[in-house]
Amino acid sequence: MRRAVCSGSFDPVTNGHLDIFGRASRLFDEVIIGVFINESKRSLFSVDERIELLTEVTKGFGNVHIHSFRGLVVDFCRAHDAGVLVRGLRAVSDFDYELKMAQMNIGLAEVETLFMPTNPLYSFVSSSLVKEVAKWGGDVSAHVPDVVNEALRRRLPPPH
Ligand code: COD
Repeated sequence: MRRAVCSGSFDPVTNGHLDIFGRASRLFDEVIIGVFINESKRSLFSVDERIELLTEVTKGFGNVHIHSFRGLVVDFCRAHDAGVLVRGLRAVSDFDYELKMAQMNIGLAEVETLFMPTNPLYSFVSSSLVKEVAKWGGDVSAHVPDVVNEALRRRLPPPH
């Protein structure tokens, strides 16, 4: 079985992430989404909330499963018997860091990294930008699934 991992913070999941999941789910028999638990970083949504949103937006794919993880992403890949890590690339600035991570990961555990270029529609979309815009009452409905837009509105009511 060809199994791949898509790892990230997904705080929250955006249409850019979703596009990568959909494309990966057509290339692999099974895709495991790994939600990284980073205790040193304050997140807007808890890990459970992020998993709930991810579950809702990926339910149509059929071969996508979601788990959280601590520690190294290569250990998460090994634990799920996945030899490929899929990473989305938005710009050259992403590539700089991603290349180093991919080279480290192949040395650590022979996990291959597959870089997937972003759909140009989403090349400027990131979870942090979406949160920043939503915090000030801006409309992010074109950049996130509806269920995420609603969750953002509840968590970040528009400023008065
Ligand atoms: N279009 C396409 N792809 C996108 C878009 C978009 N608009 N936005 C994000 N992506 C891609 C990212 O490039 C990434 O591939 C993935 O979606 C997840 O993105 P984020 O922003 O949610 O998460 P990241 O990239 O901040 O998460 C990084 C991890 C925490 C997963 C990473 O640091 C990790 O795996 N850490 C575990 C510890 C570890 O193993 N460290 C050593 C690595 S050598």
